[in-house]
Amino acid sequence: MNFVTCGIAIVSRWMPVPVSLSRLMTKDRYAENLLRHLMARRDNKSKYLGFKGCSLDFSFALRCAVALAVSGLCWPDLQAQAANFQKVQSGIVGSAWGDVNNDGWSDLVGPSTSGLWLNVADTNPGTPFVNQGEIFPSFSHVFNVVLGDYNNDGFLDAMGYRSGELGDSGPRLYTNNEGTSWTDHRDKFLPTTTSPAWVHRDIIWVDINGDGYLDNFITGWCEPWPVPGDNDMIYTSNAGETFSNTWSGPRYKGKGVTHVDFDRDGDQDIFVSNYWTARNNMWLNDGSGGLTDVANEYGLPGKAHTQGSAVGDFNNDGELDIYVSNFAHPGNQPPRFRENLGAAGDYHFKNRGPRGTQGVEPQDTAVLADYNNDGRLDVFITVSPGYGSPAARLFRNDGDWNFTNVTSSVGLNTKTSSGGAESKAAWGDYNNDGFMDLVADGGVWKNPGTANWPDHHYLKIKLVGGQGANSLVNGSAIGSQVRIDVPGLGTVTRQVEGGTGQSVQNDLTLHFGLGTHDSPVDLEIFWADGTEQTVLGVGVDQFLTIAIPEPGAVMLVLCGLLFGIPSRRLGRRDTRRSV
Ligand SMILES: [Ca+2]
Ligand SMILES: [Ca+2]
Ligand SMILES: [Ca+2]
Ligand SMILES: [Ca+2]
Repeated sequence: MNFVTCGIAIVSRWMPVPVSLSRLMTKDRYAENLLRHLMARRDNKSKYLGFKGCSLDFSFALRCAVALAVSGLCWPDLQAQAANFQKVQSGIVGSAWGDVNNDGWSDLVGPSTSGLWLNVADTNPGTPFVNQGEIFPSFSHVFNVVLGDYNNDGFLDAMGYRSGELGDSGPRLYTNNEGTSWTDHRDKFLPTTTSPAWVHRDIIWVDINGDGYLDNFITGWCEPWPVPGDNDMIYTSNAGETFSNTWSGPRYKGKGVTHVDFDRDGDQDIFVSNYWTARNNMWLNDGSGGLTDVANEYGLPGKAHTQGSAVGDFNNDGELDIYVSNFAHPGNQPPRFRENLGAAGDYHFKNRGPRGTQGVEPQDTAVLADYNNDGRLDVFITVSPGYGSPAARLFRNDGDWNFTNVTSSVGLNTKTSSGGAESKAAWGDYNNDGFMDLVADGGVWKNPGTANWPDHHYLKIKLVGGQGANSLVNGSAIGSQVRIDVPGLGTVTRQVEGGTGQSVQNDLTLHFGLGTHDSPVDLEIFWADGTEQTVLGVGVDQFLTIAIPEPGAVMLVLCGLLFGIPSRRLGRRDTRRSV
């Protein structure tokens, strides 16, 4: 909101302004939303210019004029009306979002024995999560739990790794019995020569050898400090039945790991965040699981205290970039964005610097989501315990690699720690309103959503793998990417992740903010095996489930015309469809 906007609002009371003109003149959309809300509250029949019409209550215009006379701006008066994130439920130490019972509502799983929190937001929005008790006892002292469908039965399974310094170390697995119970299947991990003293930190689900079954990449850590780190390791799936330790990497003190097919050749490459001023790794996959570290050659050098990096397309060019999240001891390399230059740049990365995200020494993991649905991917960064523990921070992506700290202005006051939960955070839309919510600081934070951004649209897409035209894709579709060309925004791109940052996992359902774009969009789906699918004419503001086309199926699917299934009218649930 600024002088010009307010002036237009006043004038429009007597002189209608064309929508297109008002859009041009009302540059501050955030303030525009606030003004619209004020108007709606005062007179539910009035419509603010720039939306559908333009009228204004005279008393408000007078008040605005007085404010102008006094301060020269309406902005301070309106800013106080912004809605905040609200901690809707405390006592939740969650770190991985996923719909474990396939009811369309995303649940939460936490590290160690914090267990499973089932989402009951449709029947009990006031207390949307119910803890399921001690159902994962063998996750005791597991730093990280991730969700993925390892046996391709359509249900998410849970895995973690118990660190060696506590004894009885090794991988832990619970198989999901169709959403009704869980079976401890740690025995599916075949014996290895790995020393039980080895310590491991982060873990992801990812199909490394491209056989359609999820494997694990696990980072080696060190304990006690600062002995040499332990080896990174891979457990390869034996067709979803058992797992074998097939690879050991260098000892670099890995804290975080995430996957990204950054060169879009149909195999999953692996980025490892290493601590203690070790170099980070970008493991380039040869398609069958053979890995070569190309970090330096591809523009990802760096010796820092890297904690938990995150992958996402920050500039909407359709290429997945990396935010390298560094613990910033004085004099050490600060965090930074690395831009994927795409095919034209031979998929090398360009250093974009911290872009406003520098400043807190105990910076921990970065988790990404477009919290305001403006079509630009934003960054939430947690902090490690100790070091005075400043608050975690949210940075809004303003485009062109500019990021603004908006933590206070959206009410994300996460300073209070809760059992070490301050270093964990992850995004998921628990109430299916199309705006991403956040688990952080021992609780779930509800996004104010349309109260702040009423004209911002979204699309949610759940991908389901299976036997495709070319090969088998893991049931969770982890590693698959979706691109949407949005006029004025670019190519908005997301990937399904089997873990990110340091030991956290955003919801496996993809979320796209679309800004003010309200007409149907086309989807370009790049499945984890490289199979490409186009889905045309998808309406906005809905929750779609899309399965990989079966062999022989028509690759070009005309959504809503050929395979569209009428949505059910059940409140918010009516937005979920299958293609
Ligand atoms: Ca690749
Ligand atoms: Ca990009
Ligand atoms: Ca955004
Ligand atoms: Ca939400």
